[in-house]
Amino acid sequence: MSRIITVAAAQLGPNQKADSRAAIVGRMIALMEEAHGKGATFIVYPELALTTFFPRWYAEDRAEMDQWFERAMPGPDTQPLFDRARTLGMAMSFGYAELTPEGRHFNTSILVDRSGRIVAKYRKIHLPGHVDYDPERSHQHLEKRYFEPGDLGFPVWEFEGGRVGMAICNDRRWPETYRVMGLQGVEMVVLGFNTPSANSQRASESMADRMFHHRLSCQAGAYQNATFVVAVAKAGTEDGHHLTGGTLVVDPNGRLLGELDHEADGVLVVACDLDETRFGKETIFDFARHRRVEHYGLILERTGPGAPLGRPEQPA
Ligand code: CDT
Repeated sequence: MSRIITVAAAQLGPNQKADSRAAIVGRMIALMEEAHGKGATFIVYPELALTTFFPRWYAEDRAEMDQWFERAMPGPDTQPLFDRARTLGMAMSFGYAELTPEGRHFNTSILVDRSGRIVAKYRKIHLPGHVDYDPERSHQHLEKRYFEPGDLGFPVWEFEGGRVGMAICNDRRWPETYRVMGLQGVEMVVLGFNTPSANSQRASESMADRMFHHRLSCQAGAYQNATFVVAVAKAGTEDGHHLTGGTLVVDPNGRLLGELDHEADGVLVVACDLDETRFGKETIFDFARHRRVEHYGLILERTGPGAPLGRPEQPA
């Protein structure tokens, strides 16, 4: 028996400020058609797929940034994507900036089933960057200014015959992200990212370093929770700022099943047998047998580090 999800990791090249939503959605539809032609039934697009990565820009009045947010999903510009997905019978996931009717701002991604129905929503929890303009940095990263931290946790859904969860970009660097989903038996984590290739606070950090941390995080999360990880970039030079590529699929052993080697629009299609997650989940990462929660208390008690708990050994 096998349970296959043929997934397409649909990388987007750069979205410039001047690009219309309609033009970007047109590129997403072209990728969907290519993915469908290659046998995919589930397509995953990046974080903030519909716009430029606007948190690199500072606005004194944050309302100026509302132009990058979606008030409805689907809305007039995104309806063609939903329509094409329905006619192709393609499930999908993509990220966008969400402005709720109550005026709240989130960095959001959704799961859409093959009939075009939104069945799941995730709001980014680990928001990187800073709130105020920082002249010390080589570039701004103002996610903490423009978004609230997500309020929906890390749920896992029965989707496409498996257990699927979502994360967004910086979430992939945090073991808690995967473990909370691992405790729900997650079999595939899908995530999009926009990762600047330069560290705004450490000029010596190379793009190779950044790619190493990206792969390390995705591969460790996959292995330690016996899950597939599908990580999808928005890549290339956007508004004069470079974003890394590195769209990839990792298997439950932590091995790379494929990675795109360019920074343009493109799809990486991989048939993932979800039953391959069972071995890890039933052996070395059989959480029910091996986890020792009585020793994990600090994870919930402390946010930042505090005093060491070790005491000098007493002489016998
Ligand atoms: N979009 C996003 O979360 N990017 C971050 C950049 C971190 S540096 C402020 C990332 O983790 O890739």
